[in-house]
Amino acid sequence: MDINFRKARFKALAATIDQCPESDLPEIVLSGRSNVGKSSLINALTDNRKLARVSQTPGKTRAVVFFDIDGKLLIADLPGYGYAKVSREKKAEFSSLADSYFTSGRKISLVLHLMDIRRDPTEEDIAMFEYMNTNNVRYFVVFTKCDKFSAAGLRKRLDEINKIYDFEENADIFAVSSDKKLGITELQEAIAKLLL
Ligand SMILES: Nc1nc2c(ncn2[C@@H]2O[C@H](COP(=O)(O)OP(=O)(O)O)[C@@H](O)[C@H]2O)c(=O)[nH]1
Ligand SMILES: [Mg+2]
Repeated sequence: MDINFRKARFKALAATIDQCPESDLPEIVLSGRSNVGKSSLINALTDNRKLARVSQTPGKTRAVVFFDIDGKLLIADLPGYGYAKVSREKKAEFSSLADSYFTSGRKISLVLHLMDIRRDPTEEDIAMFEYMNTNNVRYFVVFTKCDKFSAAGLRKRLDEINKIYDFEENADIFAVSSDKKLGITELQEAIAKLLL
């Protein structure tokens, strides 16, 4: 499918599952801890610095935010998890929204699960992989903030990651930098190919 990622617009903000827009379009979901770079990735994919709000304060997003891409797909930006600075109650509220999103019966074409390339996986990351593997959810693993490494450092870290995660041989793994626009075209192409 030819997708013009630049033709992107804000579609809806849903604080509860009932507020999520009805749509027949394929839906791509961004998941990952707060501050991992979800909003920045949306901006990089759409080449629009202002589309998704980039936050310096983890845990601020309390809603699922939907973007329409070229009238051909929806991107859902889930509330992240792992917020150091919010209350236990807020944490529960955010994660139950994310949970109910996955169990609501929405047709999810693809999850982009983001992890900071410098960090090791959290319990939530592992739980998310288990969930997706068990429920046959199609996902791409996206390592963010790759600009934090030199080219040699990045290769070394990717080798380490292969040992830590024990990914399937055919796993879809991407290393990106939204800041430096590294790996973004590859990710766009893989998304378009999947939705063909
Ligand atoms: N160096 C670097 N910083 C990034 C990158 N992507 C996001 N960030 C920074 O990480 C922080 C969190 O980004 P944001 O997109 O708001 O994360 P979100 O909470 O997952 O939506 C911000 O300070 C961003 O500027 C990247 O590719 N490289
Ligand atoms: Mg965000």
